[in-house]
Amino acid sequence: MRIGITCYPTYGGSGIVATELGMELAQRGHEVHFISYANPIRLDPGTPGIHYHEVEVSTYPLFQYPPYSLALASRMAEVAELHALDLLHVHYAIPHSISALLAQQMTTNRRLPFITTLHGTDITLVGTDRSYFPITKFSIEQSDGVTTISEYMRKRTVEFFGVRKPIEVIHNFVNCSLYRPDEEARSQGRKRILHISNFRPVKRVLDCIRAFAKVRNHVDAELIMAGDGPDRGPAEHLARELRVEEHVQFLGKQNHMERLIPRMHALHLPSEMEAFGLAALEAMACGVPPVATLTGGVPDLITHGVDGFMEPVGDVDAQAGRLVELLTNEDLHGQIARAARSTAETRFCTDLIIPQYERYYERVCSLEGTPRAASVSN
Ligand code: GMT
Repeated sequence: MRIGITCYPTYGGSGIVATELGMELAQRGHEVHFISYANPIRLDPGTPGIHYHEVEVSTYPLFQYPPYSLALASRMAEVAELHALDLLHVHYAIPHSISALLAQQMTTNRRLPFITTLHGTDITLVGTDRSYFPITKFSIEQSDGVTTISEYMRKRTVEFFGVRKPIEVIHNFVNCSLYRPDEEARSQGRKRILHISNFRPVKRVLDCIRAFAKVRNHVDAELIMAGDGPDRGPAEHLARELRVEEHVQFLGKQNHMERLIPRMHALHLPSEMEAFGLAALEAMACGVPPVATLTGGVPDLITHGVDGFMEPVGDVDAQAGRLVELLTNEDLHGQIARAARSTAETRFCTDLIIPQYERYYERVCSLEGTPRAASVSN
C-alpha cells in the first residue's frame, strides 16, 4: 500500500510509535510517506521505501499564529495526489486529523480515507481543554478509522466524548531484535535506575529524585535521567537539595535508547498518567524491570509482581521500596527481568502488532461508500 503518515516529529511517544510503524511497514514492502514540519527524530530518510515531505509554514504580517494545520492539509493533499496514496494515518488527534479531513475534502477525484491513532494526552489533556473538546470529538467522528493504544484509552475516549464509533485497540509495540538484554553491559559498575520521558509535569520527574534519595539510604545506586523538558531544571534543583546530585546524571535527549536501556537495572516511571507507557515496554524488552504507577493503560502492559511493579501515583515510599527490592535481590530481579522480556516477545513485538495495522488499513480501505459515522466495525 501507499501510506501517508503524520506525527509530531519531536521527542514524544506518539512520534516514536508513528516513526517505528512507518519503518516497519516499509520493511514489509509498503511505500511510506512521512508528512510533517521536521524529519521525525528516529526516522532515517535514507531507508528504502521511506519518503519524507516537509511542511513549510509561511509567515505573513497578518498571521499572529501561522496556520500550520492548513499548510499541513495542503501538503497532505499534494502528496496524496502526486504519490497516489491509499490512505493517510495520523498520530495524535489535534491538529493532524483535522488537516487530514481537509486533505480528504480537497481530493475530489477519488476516496482518500484517513485513520487517527489516539495516543494519550491528545485525549486526556488537549481533548479535555474546553477550547479543543468540540474539535477533538469532531475529528474522531469524521475519521474513517480510529485506533488507540490501550483498552483504557478506548474506554476513556468513548465515555468522555460520547462517540459511538468503534475504536480499535492496537497496542504499542517494540522491536525485540533491537531492544534486547545485554547481561555483560549490566554486570559492570554500580546499580543503575533509569528514567525516560519528556519531563512534562504529567511524568512527575520530581518523584524520581525523591524516590532515588530514599533508595540511596539502602543501595549505592546511580540515577540516569534521559530526555528533556520543562521539569528538568526543577529536578536538577531537587537533586541538589536532597544532596544526591553527584549520583544523578541528566543525559538530555537521546537517540539510541536501545543502547542505553540494556545497561540499566530498573526503570522508574512515576507518571500521573500514561495511556500505555512505551518507555516501560522498551525496558521490558531489554529485561529491565519497570517500577511504574498504577494509572491509565499501564495495566495493559505490566502484570504487577510478575513482569514489573505498579504502585500508586505519588507514593514515593512504595516506589522506592520496589526499586530497592529489585536492586538488592538478585533472584527477584532475574525472575522479573525474564518475565518482562517474555511479555514483550509474546504480546508486543513488532511481528505481532504490525500485521494488526495492516489488516486494519485493508478494512478501512475496503469500506468505500460506507457512511463515515459507522465506517468500521470491530
Ligand atoms: O507523554 C509522552 O511521552 C508523549 C505522549 C505523546 O502523545 O506523544 O505519549 C503518549 O503516547 C505514547 C505512545 O503511544 C504512550 O506510550 C504514552 O503513554 C502517552 N503518554 C501519556 O499518556 C502521558
